Amino acid sequence: MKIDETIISEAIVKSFTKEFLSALDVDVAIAGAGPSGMIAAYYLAKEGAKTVIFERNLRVGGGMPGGGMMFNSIVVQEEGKRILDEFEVRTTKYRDDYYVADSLETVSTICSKAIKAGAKIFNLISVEDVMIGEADKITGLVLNWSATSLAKLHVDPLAIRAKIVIDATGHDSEVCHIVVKKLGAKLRTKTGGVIGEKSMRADVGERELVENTREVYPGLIVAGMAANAVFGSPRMGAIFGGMLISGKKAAEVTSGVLQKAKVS
Ligand code: 48F
Repeated sequence: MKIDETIISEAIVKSFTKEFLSALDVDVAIAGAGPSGMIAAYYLAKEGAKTVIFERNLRVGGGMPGGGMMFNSIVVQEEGKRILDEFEVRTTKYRDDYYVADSLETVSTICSKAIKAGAKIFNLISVEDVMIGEADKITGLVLNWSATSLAKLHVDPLAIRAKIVIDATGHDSEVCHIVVKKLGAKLRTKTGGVIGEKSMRADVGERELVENTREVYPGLIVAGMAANAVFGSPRMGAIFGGMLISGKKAAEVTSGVLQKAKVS
């Protein structure tokens, strides 16, 4: 068979366009394909929510592939290990309540399972703003190719509609910062704004992360390190159990909000 280069081009452009058109109106739009965003996407897609992630980078995984200071292993505690077991990611017991996993096996497996569950991940696309409706409720995301900001090109964005948005952008909690800057300090935090993460204290950071994973503004849920940054809790370094648990909790909270909206 003679390969026709233009058929390859056509196949790529048509299939991408079909996927992007399908993403114009979703149940859940997630900013960031780090561990918490991809875990949330997996559980949401698994239960039938139309879920899409927009990731700024060429690759997925956020801070996970780099392990701790580029030693590409991660540590999880018992509860996090149970989630990795569910994903069939292999772990080795280091000592009681400390398990080690290969960071690349973890990222690639979570990514693969999220996509196979039905979530769509778009890489190379940045969330640059939110879309709002009545009473400034968040109704979607405003997107642009990451390359446009890198090249400092003045290009107008496109928007997609979503019933719920999850900010899983990590330490920078970018969606929450946008909301505070453009809509006023109305987050459900002590200050109404993004408090900012505290210095490293792993046990407190991991514990508070679960509590911090919640709806922080109508239609906006925070997950992962973004949740600790927004609520002023400590960072925790290369222990990732909390990120996995936070992703799962974000999916549960999101399902609850979606369910409530259906009933009312
Ligand atoms: O930073 P990241 O891995 O967030 P996470 O899921 O996990 C945090 C851990 O990796 C680590 C830690 C563990 O203890 O503290 O830091 O909370 O992934 C965030 C992803 O969001 C992308 C970014 O490229 C990364 O892949 N991202 C950030 N801002 C945007 C974005 C944006 N505006 N639009 C799209 N993607």
